[in-house]
Amino acid sequence: EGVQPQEYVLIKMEVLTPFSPKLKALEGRNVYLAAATLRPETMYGQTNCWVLPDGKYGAFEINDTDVFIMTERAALNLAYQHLSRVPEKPTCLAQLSGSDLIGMRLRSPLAFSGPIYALPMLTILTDKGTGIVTSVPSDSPDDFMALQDLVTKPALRAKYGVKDEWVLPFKVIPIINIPEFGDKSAEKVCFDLKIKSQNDKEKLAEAKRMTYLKGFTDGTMIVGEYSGRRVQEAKPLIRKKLLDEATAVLYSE
Ligand code: A2H
Repeated sequence: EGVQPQEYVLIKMEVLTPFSPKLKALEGRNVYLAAATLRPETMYGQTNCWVLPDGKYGAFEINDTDVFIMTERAALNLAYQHLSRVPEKPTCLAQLSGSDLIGMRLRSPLAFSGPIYALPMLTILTDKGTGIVTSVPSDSPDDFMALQDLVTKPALRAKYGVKDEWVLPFKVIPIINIPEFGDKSAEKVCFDLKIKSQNDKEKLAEAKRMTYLKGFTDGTMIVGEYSGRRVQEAKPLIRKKLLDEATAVLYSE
């Protein structure tokens, strides 16, 4: 945990009906996987959502209509940020494990392809954000490698009950150009550094260092409403658009 509070944008990834048996009681409500991101401008490139298979999650009442699926820790923080039906007290409507979430069909704001699926990522931390991560393999080395692992390892798919059609064909959606790295910076850097899997922590840290700052300082949007604009300019505009449309909320920890 840093000393500075971190402000995330929580992307409301809508769970599409019909709901799975564990969520049946929630039919009639708007249920979302709440994914924490620092890069709202990348939401055009979402291809799927990530959950930790062994992670503990809950479905928490945000208001009379909306329910967010996330960790209890995040629900408690949100309750203190006025996002809970009962002020300062999270109300859990269903306890869920990450495995219960795998295969959920989702509709996510700004995503071109849809529906997208919740898939397993083994490196998710449960003490950061909401424990739910939206996947942008074009610009996030972690996302690219986790998806690459599922695509190239049928045994991994089998282990977590991931159907072939949820990950194949593997298509990275170009959304940002970085002069040094091209239109799929994460893919390029993962190949250049010869990263083997999502567990290759040191190399992934290096890949993130290489792409993260450059995306912000040198990146240009090549899709969406702000196509042609610098990432630096587009980021606050896209963030505001998501918040105004109420397809996202702010969350600090
Ligand atoms: B980012 P920081 Cl395109 N466990 O969103 C692991 N990773 C998590 C997480 C958790 N519990 N919660 C959030 N994250 C990810 C987009 C993105 C992100 C791109 C490029 C880089 C990037 C799409 N995934 O992050 O430790 C989320 O992924 C690189 C740092 O708080 C979130 O933003 O700095 C980021 O890590 C937050 O990481």
